[in-house]
Amino acid sequence: MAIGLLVVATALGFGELAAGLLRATSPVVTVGDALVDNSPPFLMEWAISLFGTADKAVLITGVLVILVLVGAVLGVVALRRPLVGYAGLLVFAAAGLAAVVLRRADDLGAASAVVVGAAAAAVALALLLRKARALTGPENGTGEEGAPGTAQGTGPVGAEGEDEPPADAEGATAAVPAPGPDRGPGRRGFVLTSAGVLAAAGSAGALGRWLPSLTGGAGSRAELALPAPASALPPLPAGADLGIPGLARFTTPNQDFYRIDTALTIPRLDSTRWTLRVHGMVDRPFEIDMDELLSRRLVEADITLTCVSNQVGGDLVSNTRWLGFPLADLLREAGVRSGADQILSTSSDGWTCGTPTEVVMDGRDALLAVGMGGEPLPHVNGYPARMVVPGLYGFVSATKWVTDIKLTRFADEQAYWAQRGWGVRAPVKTMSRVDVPAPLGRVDSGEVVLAGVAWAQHRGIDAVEVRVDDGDWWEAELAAVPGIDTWVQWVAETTVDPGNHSVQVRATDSTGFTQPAERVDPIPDGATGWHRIQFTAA
Ligand SMILES: Nc1nc2c(c(=O)[nH]1)N[C@H]1C(S)=C(S)[C@@H](COP(=O)(O)O)O[C@H]1N2
Ligand SMILES: [Mo]
Repeated sequence: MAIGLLVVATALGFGELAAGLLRATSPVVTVGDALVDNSPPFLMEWAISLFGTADKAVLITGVLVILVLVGAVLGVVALRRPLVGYAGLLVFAAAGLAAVVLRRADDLGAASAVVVGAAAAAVALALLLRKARALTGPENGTGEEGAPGTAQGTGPVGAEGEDEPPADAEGATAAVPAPGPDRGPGRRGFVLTSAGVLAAAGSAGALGRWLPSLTGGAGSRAELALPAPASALPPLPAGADLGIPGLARFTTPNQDFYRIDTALTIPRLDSTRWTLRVHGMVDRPFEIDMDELLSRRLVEADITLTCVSNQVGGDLVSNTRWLGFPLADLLREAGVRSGADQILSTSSDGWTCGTPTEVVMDGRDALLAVGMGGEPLPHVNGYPARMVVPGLYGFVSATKWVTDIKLTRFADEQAYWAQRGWGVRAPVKTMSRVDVPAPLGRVDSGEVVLAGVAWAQHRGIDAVEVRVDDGDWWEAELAAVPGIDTWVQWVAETTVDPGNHSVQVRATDSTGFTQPAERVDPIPDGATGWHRIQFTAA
C-alpha cells in the first residue's frame, strides 16, 4: 500500500514541478477543470449550493482522495503483478492527457506536466517494487505464489521477469533459506528508498507550487507599469460616496471586489508572454501583445460589474475605475464582417464568453481593461487583461485572462454558460439593495438612516423609493454619479418606534422602468424582486 501512495505522491509532486517550471496548469487542476466542464449543470448547481465558494477546494480534495485510494489499491496489486501497476499509471496518464485535450488548457505545458508526472511515477514504481521484492520475496514468494504462478500464465509473467532480474529473485528465494538475516538489509533498503522517493516527491511538489508565485521577473504584475490614460477622467463628483458606515463604498477597493469564475486555481499569467488574437469573421485578423496594447490610447471608465448569479440583496456587484483600450477600436482594426453578431472570447484557461457585437460597437465604454483602481488588474480579476462591458452581466462580457477574441455568429457557436442553459443576451436588470441598517441589525429608535445602492448600468438610475413596514413608498435621495454605467448610493431618513421593522427598496431606471416585485431566480438571465431587510429598534 505504501508503494501505491508513494507512487501517487511522486506523480503529483513531479507533475506540479513540471507545471511550475513551464508555467502551465497543474495536472490535478486540469482534471478538476475537465470534471467541472463535463459534469451536468444540475450536479454543479448542487455542488455550489452545498459547498458555496468552497466548491473548488472540495473538488480538488475529491480528485486527490480518489487518486490516493486507487493508488493504494494499485500499489498492493502491483507487488504481485507489476504490469497492473504500470498499466494503472498509463491509464492515469491517459486520463490526464484527455483532461488537457478537453480543456485546451495551455496544451503543451499541461500535457508535459502529465507526462513528466507519470514518467517520474513509473521510475518510482520500478525502484520501490525492486526493493519491496527484496523485502517480501523470501516470505511471500514461496508456496502462496506457486499456484497463481501458473494462473498468471502468459503475458504478465514474461513482463514481470523483465522488471526484475530473474536471477536475483530466484537467488533470493533459493539461496537464502533463512529469512532472518536478509530481512534487515531488505527492510532498510525499502525504507530508505521510500524515504528518498517521498522526499523527492515532496520537494518537487513544493518547488512546483512555489515557482509560479515568485514575483519579480519582467512579466510579473509587480513589474507592469501602466501608462497614464490618454484621456483621464475627472475625479469622481463630490458626494458620490456618502460615507455612511455600513454602506458599500462607491469605489470598491480592489481587495474587496467580488470574484466569480470557474478557475480552480487563479491563472498567473506573464504579461511579456501574453498575446491576444483577434480573428474569425474579420477582414484583418491580428495578434497584439502587451507592449503594443500599452502603447495605445488608453482610456478610463467608471463601470459597475455585476454577476448574473447575484441574488436579490446579494453582494456579487462591485464598482471601480477601469483603465483599458476601447474594444470597439480593436474590433474596427480587425474589420468585423457583417453577420458576425457574436464576440466569442476565450481565457487562458479555456473559459468562453459570448458578447453581442452590436452592444460593444454602440459607443459605450466597452474596454479591453489592463487596470482597475489605479493598479494593474489583480490576478483574480484577470491580469494582465480582461474585458469589461457596461450594462451586461459578467458571464456574457467580462472575460478575465482573455487571450482570444473570435468574431462569429450566435447561431454557430455557444459559449460556456450558454451551453449550460444560461442566457445568451443578458443586459443587467435594474436592481437596488438596502445596506443600512444591516440585515437583522439593531438601531436606536427615533430617527434612523436608511441607505443602500441601486444600479441599472448603461441606463442609469432615475429614482429609488423606500418603504418601512409595508407603508407608503417615498423617494430616497440619490448621491452624485459620474455617469450611467455605475451604481448610485441612496439615502433616506425616517423615525421608528422601538420594535421590529422592515425596509424595502425599489429602483426606477432612466427608461422609466421600475424593477418588479416578482421574485425570479438568477438563472437564466438575472434575478428580480424587491430587497427587504428586517431590523430592530431599541
Ligand atoms: N476567464 C474567466 N473570466 C470570467 C469568468 C470565468 O469563469 N472565467 N466569469 C465571469 C463572470 S460570471 C463574472 S460575474 C465576472 C466576475 O469578474 P470578477 O471576478 O473580476 O468580479 O467575470 C467573468 N469573467
Ligand atoms: Mo457572473
